[in-house]
Amino acid sequence: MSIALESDVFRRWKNNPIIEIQDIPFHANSVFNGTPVKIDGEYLLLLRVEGQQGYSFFALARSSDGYNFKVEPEPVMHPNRDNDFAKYENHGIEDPRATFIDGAYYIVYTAVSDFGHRIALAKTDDFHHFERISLISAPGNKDCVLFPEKIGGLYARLDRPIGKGVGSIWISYSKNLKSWGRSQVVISPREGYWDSFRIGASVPPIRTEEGWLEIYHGTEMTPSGPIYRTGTVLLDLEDPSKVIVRCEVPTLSPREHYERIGDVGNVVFACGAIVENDGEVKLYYGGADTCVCVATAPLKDILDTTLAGKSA
Ligand code: BMA
Repeated sequence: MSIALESDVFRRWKNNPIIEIQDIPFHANSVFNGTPVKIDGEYLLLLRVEGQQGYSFFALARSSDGYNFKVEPEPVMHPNRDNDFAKYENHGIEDPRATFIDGAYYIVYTAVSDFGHRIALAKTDDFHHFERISLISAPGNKDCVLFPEKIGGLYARLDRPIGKGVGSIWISYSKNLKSWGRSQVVISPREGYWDSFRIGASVPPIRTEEGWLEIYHGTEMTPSGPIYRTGTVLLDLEDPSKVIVRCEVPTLSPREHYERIGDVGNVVFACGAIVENDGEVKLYYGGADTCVCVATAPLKDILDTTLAGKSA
């Protein structure tokens, strides 16, 4: 039975989930949190797969329509075991986010180790060979997204370092994608709201006429644990440390059983979106850390919902 879904701007695809554990052609515990790209009309989804050992790695799924995906027979990226990255990935690699910059795809992901979470950067042309470029944060930081173009001559990123127990979204800049600085806080959790407990960047920023659209995730803590939803914020095109307006209400909330029940219940968690030529946004997200889903919304509706929020 379907429940009332009209409260969210994003509409789920009728055949969600699009990828589940039985679609993975090798042994695994779960699949979730994929990042999409569209190359020559073909959709690729770089997926987080959690192995039965308990750590995560990446697999690739392909589709001609953005809805019906087939997962390739072998994983495409494993935690590093033999160079400088190895000791920072010994508990896995998680939550990839792809951005096309200057003719190549850059993947930022979470490197998990005995020391905690760090952000790592890799580059790929074909989503089969990944050149690790650098670890780009100290521990205690994740949820990184790269802007798709330089701003004021510098690469830019959003991320989520934890300070004083609070995770805010920050912006930093770089000349070479390896060394980052000029860090400033952009938005923080909001007391009394659906994003009062924790927030983090989710989708690489999308350039719109209204500003940079960031689709982020926010959580509210409840007696039975956090609820993960997605929301939006518009940032100034020339100076994205400046917030133009932040949504009042989430754009997608867990409602369906595949978002409510799973390894971690009450989670919708996006790692990327495709903006089609007609303005439709396809948001790819993990449901309950147990499956991969897609939901769509016209970009205009997402912007209208965001602009109805409070201006900074
Ligand atoms: C976040 C990340 C995501 C995960 C989410 C819900 O902190 O670890 O990979 O989907 O929690 O468990």
